[in-house]
Amino acid sequence: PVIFTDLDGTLLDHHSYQCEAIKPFLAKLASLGVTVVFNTSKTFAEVTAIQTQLEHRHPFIVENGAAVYIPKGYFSLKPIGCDEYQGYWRYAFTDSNQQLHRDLHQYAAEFSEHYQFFSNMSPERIAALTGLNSEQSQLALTRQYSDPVYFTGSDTERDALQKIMTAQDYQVLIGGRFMHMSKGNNKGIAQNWLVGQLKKQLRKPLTVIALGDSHNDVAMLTAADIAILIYNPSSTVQTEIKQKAWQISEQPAPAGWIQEVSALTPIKAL
Ligand code: 2M8
Ligand code: MG
Ligand code: MG
Repeated sequence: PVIFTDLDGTLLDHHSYQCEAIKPFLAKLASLGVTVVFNTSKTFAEVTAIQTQLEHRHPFIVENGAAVYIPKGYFSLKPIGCDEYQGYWRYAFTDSNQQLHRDLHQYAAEFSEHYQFFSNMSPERIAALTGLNSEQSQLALTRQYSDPVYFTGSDTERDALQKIMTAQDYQVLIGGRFMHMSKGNNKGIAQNWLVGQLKKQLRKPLTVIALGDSHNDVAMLTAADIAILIYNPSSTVQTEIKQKAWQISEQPAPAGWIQEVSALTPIKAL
């Protein structure tokens, strides 16, 4: 089996982003041959820092499905369409966040006083909004493809903005704290691409497990064979998608992640 997982609020505590608690369990999964792929809205710089801290070296997906990074040499051949970036093979689904900036400016100027781009905030402001420390906030600011939006308007204004951008073919999704808008890429599309690469290598069927806690995780959960929501009291997605009958963990991250993954039949079978 392969596990795709969101980070904030799913594998890492929503407020403290604590990593240490998960480290032994990830090591155990690695020793059982389970690939755990981080599928997150975080940046390359953030994920590589977290992977180093966790001594975890596997492919990962950044900025809400904008790009997939594979450690160079992880597969016998570089997948078609990849370039090389800092020791990784990279498959990108988009080239920058410029189009998003232009489109918001062109189509949603009337809302400009109600939102702030992540990239326009100081590290101090990001730290205050998210609970990341200042070093982590700097890493979060190194956005290559996406730019989360901090929305301060009313729910009605947010819905109106969402409608305008949806009409421009954007997917507007709520993450833990920010609004994420992307065109032609999401966590599910990137996950499917990487599953295709993994299957090519293995030449046998692969059970895809996905775990998430927010709206921006729905595409990756939908694309998986087994989907688990990690309970997060700050997320509204859990009440909205009851009809999908996805399992919801009792505990929040990281305890909920460990409990749910340990209880899965394909994991217990190893
Ligand atoms: C942003 O992502 C979270 C996760 O869901 C959110 O939308 O609230 C990202 O931009 C990420 O880079 C950053 O680390 C995180 C911090 O809370 O916020
Ligand atoms: Mg999350
Ligand atoms: Mg996330």
